[in-house]
Amino acid sequence: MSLPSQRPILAVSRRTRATPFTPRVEASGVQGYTVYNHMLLPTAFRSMEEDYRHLKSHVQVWDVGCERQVEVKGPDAAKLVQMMTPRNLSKAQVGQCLYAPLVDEAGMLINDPVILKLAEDRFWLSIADSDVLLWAKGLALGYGLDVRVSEPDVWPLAIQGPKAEDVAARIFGEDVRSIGFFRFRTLSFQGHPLIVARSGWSKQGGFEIYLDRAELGLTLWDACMAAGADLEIGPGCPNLIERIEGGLLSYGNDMTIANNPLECGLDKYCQIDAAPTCIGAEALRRIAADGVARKIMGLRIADGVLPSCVEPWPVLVAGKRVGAVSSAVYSPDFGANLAFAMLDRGHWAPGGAVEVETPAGLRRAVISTLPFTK
Ligand code: THG
Repeated sequence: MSLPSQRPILAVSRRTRATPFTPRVEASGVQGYTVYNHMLLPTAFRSMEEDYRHLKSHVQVWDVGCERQVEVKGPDAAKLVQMMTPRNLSKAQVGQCLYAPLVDEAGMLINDPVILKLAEDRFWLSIADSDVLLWAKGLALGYGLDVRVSEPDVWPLAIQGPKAEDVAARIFGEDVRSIGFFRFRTLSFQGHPLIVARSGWSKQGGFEIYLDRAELGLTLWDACMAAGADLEIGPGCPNLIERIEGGLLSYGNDMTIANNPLECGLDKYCQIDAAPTCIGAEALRRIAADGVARKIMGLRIADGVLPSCVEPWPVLVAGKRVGAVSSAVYSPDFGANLAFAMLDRGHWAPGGAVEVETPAGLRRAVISTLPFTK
């Protein structure tokens, strides 16, 4: 009999839904999972540092089947989606992906999906980790909208890294090279049409393939691995170091329903005046007029290795709490501990000195803009 593991174990069941790629993820030696949209999301394959180095040098295949699609379809589809986001969708084109905050009536963040405009009357909200399906169904019902809201069987598979375009071109043909950033096209894979977008949760470039046929999952995974065999392709997943370096915020970690998009640096995705039908437009207009009370900034934290940030770490100035760290990690390429912190008004100026109460002790830190620059 083996000894019980020293670390907590995630019990996998039907509720922690697997994906069509899970058998390959497991055969590739996945080290751990988190749960995202009630689904399994791998967290590491070799180690976070090795995965990071590999992602920035080569190309990886990511099972991001947990990025669920909330489909909004019907005559009132565009109306409902615009009610949910302060991003102006009036000029959005079919074939476009749009990163967009979703807010409630108080302007608070419900989610931050990538919206795919599939047709004038059909959208996918490719969601982060919260139950957008229920919110959208409730709004549709309550407002008597002529739409169908569903969660289709679609599982994105991402190809990320500097060699991603070569891998995608070998699978889908040279056509993929002309897909613009945050654009998608329907391309054939073994005679089956699949949506392929130039997007993904890394700054290394790449594609996301929206698989809508579970039976093709293992074939698609294997085709990616075969196409990249001479390019050092390997399994991967969203990487904490790379995403903090790149300033990619994680819903549920760096921002929640207790935050508004303006304080999360998502103001460039809020066109409140051009999106007056957004349910949160009035509230956001008030918040913008008053000025936000706090803001997400970067921090460089001094001295040595840090544990991972699970509970927020207090940020102090002269012993007084002025904010909290939500994510932190040591970046080998920056040679520094990088973190995201929500800082109170009056205390967010870049270059400012603060202290952070980490589980490893009090550390000095300096405020920086996001994304981090070397
Ligand atoms: N891909 C898909 N769905 C997703 C994610 C994804 N759903 C959940 C989560 N990730 C949503 N969050 C983000 C955050 C940032 C970006 C994508 C998804 C992103 N931003 C670009 C950047 O920062 O460079 C800018 C995008 C823009 O300007 O419109 O890529 O990864 N399918």
